[in-house]
Amino acid sequence: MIETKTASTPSVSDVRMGALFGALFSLPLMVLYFLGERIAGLPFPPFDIFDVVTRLLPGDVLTFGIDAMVEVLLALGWGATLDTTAKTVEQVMALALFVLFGAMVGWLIFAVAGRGGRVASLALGAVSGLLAYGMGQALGVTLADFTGLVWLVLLGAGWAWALLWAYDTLGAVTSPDADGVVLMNRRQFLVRVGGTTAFFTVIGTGLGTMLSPTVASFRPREGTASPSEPDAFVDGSGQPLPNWDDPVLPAPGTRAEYTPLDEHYRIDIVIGRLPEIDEATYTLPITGLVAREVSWTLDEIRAMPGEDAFITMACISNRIGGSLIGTTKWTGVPMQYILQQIQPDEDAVALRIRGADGFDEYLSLDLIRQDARVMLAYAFDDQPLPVANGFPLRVHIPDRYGMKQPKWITSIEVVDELGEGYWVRRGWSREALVRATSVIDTVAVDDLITDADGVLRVPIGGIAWAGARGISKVEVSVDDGDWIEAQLRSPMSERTWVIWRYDWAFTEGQHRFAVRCYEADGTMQTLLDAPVRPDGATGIHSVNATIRTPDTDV
Ligand SMILES: Nc1nc2c(c(=O)[nH]1)N[C@H]1C(S)=C(S)[C@@H](COP(=O)(O)O)O[C@H]1N2
Ligand SMILES: [Mo]
Repeated sequence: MIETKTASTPSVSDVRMGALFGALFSLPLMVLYFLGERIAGLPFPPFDIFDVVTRLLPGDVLTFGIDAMVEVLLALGWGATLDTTAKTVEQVMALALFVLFGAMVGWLIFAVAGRGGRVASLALGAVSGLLAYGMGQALGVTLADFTGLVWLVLLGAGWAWALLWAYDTLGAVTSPDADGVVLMNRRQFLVRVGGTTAFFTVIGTGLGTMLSPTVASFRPREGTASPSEPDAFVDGSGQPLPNWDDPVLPAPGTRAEYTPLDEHYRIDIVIGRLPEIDEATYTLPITGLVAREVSWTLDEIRAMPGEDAFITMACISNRIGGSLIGTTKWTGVPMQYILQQIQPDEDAVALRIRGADGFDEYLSLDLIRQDARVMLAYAFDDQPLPVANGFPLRVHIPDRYGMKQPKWITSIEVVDELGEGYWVRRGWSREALVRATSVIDTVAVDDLITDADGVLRVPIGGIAWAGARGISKVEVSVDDGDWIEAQLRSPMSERTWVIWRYDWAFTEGQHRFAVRCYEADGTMQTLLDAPVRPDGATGIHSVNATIRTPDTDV
């Protein structure tokens, strides 16, 4: 007997197939998005959707997830490139979430198709595209235009069409024909379609990757800043650093004292494309409780009295000894000057600063009035801010972690309360004051030196930093022995890290080296271990090193 499928009763397993095909077909869909992004700068919804979902979640869920992820990465030994690796994992999570949504919509489409709703199915696909567009738009992260909208809606409808095809074909091939022959079972069909889909996904991804611009790497340079290197004590344009003639030289293997611009760490909530702001049309509106609202162009801001400062900045989620810290020369306009121009009202309390990626933070007017160094910055290393680091404008506040200092500033509003910014709302520190920290970068076991008395020594070195509070002393302890004072290089400014060095009298074997520092006022760094969340990590950095007698005379 020949059974004909009735259009009105989709079985549970049909609908389940819808979820499978929905997930499967979301892969080539993402590839098409990807190609569109690469070729024509069209939106890439998976990252936007992930953005929206994580923002809708209570803050703790997000930070908990990120914390957990970072733990896993550290356990896997990816600590050195934590910022880039964390971003990659976030991206993978975003793609996985998109596949999950694909499964959900696929499930719906099969259910609707089973009830004969062919047009409704196509409409579902189109509406999904519209939603994806809307999410990006709502965040202001996807700066998509009408073309972007059409692209997403068309792809959504096309995707639904492919699902309808799968639904029909599945019905046809798995039902016996007039001679009672069944072409394939569901699994065979799924495997065949899956194979084809995988093939195109791989080819498309390869193509898209070939079209990708080379991604800058933020890997810290290893073993640089050795004093023998000609570029050891200059900035990016070859100008000598303020402390170039300091006689205390970094131990070989110490990180570069001045972070090369392309190696400055990067941390932000952007998952996909960076906000690209067009200088030609950009203006900075400052509105709200002011006598004079303004909307300055970048050229107008650059023409204001500016200042340079060598600045170390770190992320509050930098672990002890982590790589989310960097030093460069910042240029900008003192915020005090900006206040003079706009003249805040009596009841004005804070600036609410917004970034193009949806990030926001508050900056108290009192803080600006107390500290002339608070800066609206437009340059790093004598060049316009790199896109990754906040072009065209960002804020610097001495002594605070990066989370208080927005990049890609699109607007400033003068308001009557000091509200909570993006990360504060998610449970991180309100003040985000930098905690004093010291790090061992190198135990230069291959660069032993002989001192004036003929004693063989191992150069040990690294950095110490306490925001803008200065470092007065660094001490090293070997194998839990006494704390011995290290030599300090003068810092580039009171806001940068200090390079320290200690030449330890050589003894063979495995040793443990630990470091601690004191702030300028004599306060010792916190020795107790604290995690990065919520106030920034504290604790002692230590490393183990095995030291052998060199083969040849040193
Ligand atoms: N617009 C915007 N600004 C931002 C962020 C962000 O996500 N968006 N992240 C902040 C954080 S947490 C840090 S640590 C610094 C990092 O600056 P960098 O990427 O230039 O190193 O930017 C801050 N400013
Ligand atoms: Mo950060």
